[in-house]
Amino acid sequence: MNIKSTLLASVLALAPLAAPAADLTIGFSQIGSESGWRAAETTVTKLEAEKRGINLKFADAQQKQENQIKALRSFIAQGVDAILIAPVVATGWDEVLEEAKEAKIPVVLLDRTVDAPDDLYLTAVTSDLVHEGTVAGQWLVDEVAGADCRVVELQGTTGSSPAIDRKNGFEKALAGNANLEIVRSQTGDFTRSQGKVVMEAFLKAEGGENICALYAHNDDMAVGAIQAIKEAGLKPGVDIKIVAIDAVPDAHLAIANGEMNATIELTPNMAGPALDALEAFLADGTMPPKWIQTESKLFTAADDNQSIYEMKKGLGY
Ligand code: GZL
Repeated sequence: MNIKSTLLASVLALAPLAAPAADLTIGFSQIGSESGWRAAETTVTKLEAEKRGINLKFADAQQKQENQIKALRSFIAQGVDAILIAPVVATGWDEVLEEAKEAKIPVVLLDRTVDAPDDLYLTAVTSDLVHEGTVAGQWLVDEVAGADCRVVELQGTTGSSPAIDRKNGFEKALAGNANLEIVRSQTGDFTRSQGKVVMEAFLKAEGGENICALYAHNDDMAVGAIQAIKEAGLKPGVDIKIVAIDAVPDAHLAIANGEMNATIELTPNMAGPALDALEAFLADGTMPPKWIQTESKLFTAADDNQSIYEMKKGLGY
């Protein structure tokens, strides 16, 4: 064998064995199915993996962190090529992420972040959650145009990065506008049922006539609250202005019907960018940025919400 082919053979021997996507096995620890958006994210993730010929091992945690930690340990024991996780809360992940790192299994965060050193995960694919809250708050500031407005807030899951960041973002927008006051703020855990129950409590405590607006950290809680507002004999979207986040089909339908006023879109396709980054990393060690940001778009009554509802309702929500 001549020197050139010997050199080539030795270089090729060093190159990481690029596992084509079709041979990849990836574990996905999903929070649960607490909202229409979450269900859509699950549908889209499975489609994105199928498109790439990836063997996806799916684990539904029923919104419990201990089930996610168990799922990650199972994926590690199975020796998967990579892990996707939507972390239900921001804290308590260091130990199991260390175990994944020890096992040389890259982890990608989807739609939520964790309070852990960023060398414990390859990248996070999320929207700018603070910005979403700020867009919602600024919409309300503009909508009330200086008039006094007593606001109630339905927070997402306690301790989750969207609940923390969307609250902070909203408060940033309201700062300096003394005419707007958040008079009640409580978690509805991102679900319709809890959104309705907590809104009923707000209405009872404050009196519906004393509530000017609702800010919900996701559309599902807003849709639950709309039911409570109607049952209290009030007009949602008119007597009580409603702004939320996700832009699920039912939010567009509520806006089209005048029962809600604004929503901020969150793409359910976090897996596409995540799997692209993982494939590149596994193929040749390409390092993605630590944060892959997805777009946020405000929708109001000015948009053709009926058409958007028709288009989105078949997308797995
Ligand atoms: C936000 C995501 C949130 C959605 C909710 O990135 O984690 O979780 O806004 C879902 O619908 O429950």
